[in-house]
Amino acid sequence: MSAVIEVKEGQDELVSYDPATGAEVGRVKQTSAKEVAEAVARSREVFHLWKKTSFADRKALVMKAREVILAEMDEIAHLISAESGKPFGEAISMEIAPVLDLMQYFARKAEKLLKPKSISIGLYALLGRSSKIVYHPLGVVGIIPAWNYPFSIPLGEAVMALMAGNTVVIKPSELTPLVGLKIGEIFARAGAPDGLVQVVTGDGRTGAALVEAAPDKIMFTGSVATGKKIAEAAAKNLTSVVLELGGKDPMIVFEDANLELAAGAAVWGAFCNSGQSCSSVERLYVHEKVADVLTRKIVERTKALKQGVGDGEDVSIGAMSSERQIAIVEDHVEDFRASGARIEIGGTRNRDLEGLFYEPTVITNAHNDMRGMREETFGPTLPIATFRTEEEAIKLANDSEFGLTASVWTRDYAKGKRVAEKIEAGSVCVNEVLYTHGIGQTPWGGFKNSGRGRTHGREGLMELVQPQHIHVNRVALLPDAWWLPYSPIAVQTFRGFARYFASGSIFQTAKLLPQLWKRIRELMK
Ligand code: TXE
Repeated sequence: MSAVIEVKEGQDELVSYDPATGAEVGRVKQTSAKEVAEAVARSREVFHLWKKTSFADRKALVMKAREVILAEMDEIAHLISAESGKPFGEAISMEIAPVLDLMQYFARKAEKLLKPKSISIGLYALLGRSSKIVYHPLGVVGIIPAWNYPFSIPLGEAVMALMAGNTVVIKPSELTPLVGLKIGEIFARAGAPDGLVQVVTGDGRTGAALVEAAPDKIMFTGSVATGKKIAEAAAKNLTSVVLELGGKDPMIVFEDANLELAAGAAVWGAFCNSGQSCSSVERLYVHEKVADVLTRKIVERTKALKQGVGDGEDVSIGAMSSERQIAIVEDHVEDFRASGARIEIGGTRNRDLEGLFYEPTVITNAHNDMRGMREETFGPTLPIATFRTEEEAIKLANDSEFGLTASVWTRDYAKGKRVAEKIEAGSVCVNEVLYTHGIGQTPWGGFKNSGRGRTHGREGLMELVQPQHIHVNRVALLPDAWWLPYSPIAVQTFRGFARYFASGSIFQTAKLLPQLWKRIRELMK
């Protein structure tokens, strides 16, 4: 029931299936490498026009695209749900609503965020010099997302790229190609120029062709293994890449936490989108004194969750995306069982449902040496381990190759912030879980194997531009002391630069003035 490539009279087709029912959602083209290269070339042509547009024009397009989305919100949410298996409600709350917010934010704020900035250059300013930074677009941005947030991730990145003056080619995941095409359609209906946002459908080969076609930036979301392949292939053309590679995110619950809230957050953080979020709660560390109470509350809440085909508005847990993904979950749960952990609830596929459903699973007695505590599960599992001290909690949380997000639960905010800063992760929440990808104003990205670079926020926007330094000498009347030819007077002046000017002190630099004047007179002879 995963994506299938079917050969059709010389033109391969990619068939997309609903993982909850097995029904075909639609068919798209397996775009060839030649066509991908053509799309990138076309994108580059359009870039030379788009880069000249005003921020007001770019904003008008993005705001119009928002209107298109709002006008068919339910239809889009149903398509997301059908291709990914996630509940219809979640498609709205976790994809459509956050990306609409990101769109209005960057439409309105990109101009201010990319305004030329003057830089303080210390004592050089006394010599009549000034410096400023101007931000130029990069060119063609290639976006290669995964299937877990097939709408919000590529659309959000595309909007940021466009607002910065770039053009975009998106290669959606082979599991969710129709949602990808929908993004292209939204921009077309909003009045985007032809070729501004192109979508090339296909599997990993199409993604590889996009990297090969040498866009000016690659924004990738997916596995560590594919991220490495892309970084390697991109290096051939010196294409820079932003990599978002998932996580093994820890949630630390101290004994003074509001346990009712912590339980609700853990259940949502571990099970929404069937656990297929890069920032899912994948490990819960709770203080041993409150472990039993918290576990009981978590299990009670888990029992009440309805699992089913995502279309139902009362469905909380949908299907998983693919057979391969569900097999990883089964493998990790079996390993937990075999290593002595206890399955409190779940621990199996949902036998009452036909599609790719795995029951939300709570596991206790987990330890960091178990496989499901080390490798990304990306499924509806919540393994719980205990700790005794703050130091131990931090050590357990940091004992991972990943570092995307983390959360700390305590009523003591000073402790919360202190612990947060010691966690090796790109985003750490105190008394919140998972949702900060939805705050487009904030940077998103990981430490360690969770990735390189950032999406979202000012830092994410900076990934999509090239800064240019403009340096001006407003009093260009005299030669610079460091010009050729050199001489004993020159060398003595350079010693003065090292000793006095480089101190950054105006009083020290004053000592250099007679020597400087001597040198300039020498140069002017
Ligand atoms: O990812 P892939 P998959 C993790 C999660 C999951 C695992 C595998 O643990 O089990 O990754 O998921 C395209 N050149 N995450 O198989 O293979 C591919 O077509 C260029 C974490 O979906 O990395 C798709 O569009 N592109 C994650 C995209 O890369 C290539 C979200 C992702 O595919 C390519 C999803 C190539 N050589 C899974 N090969 C997160 N960071 O949140 C494949 N692709």
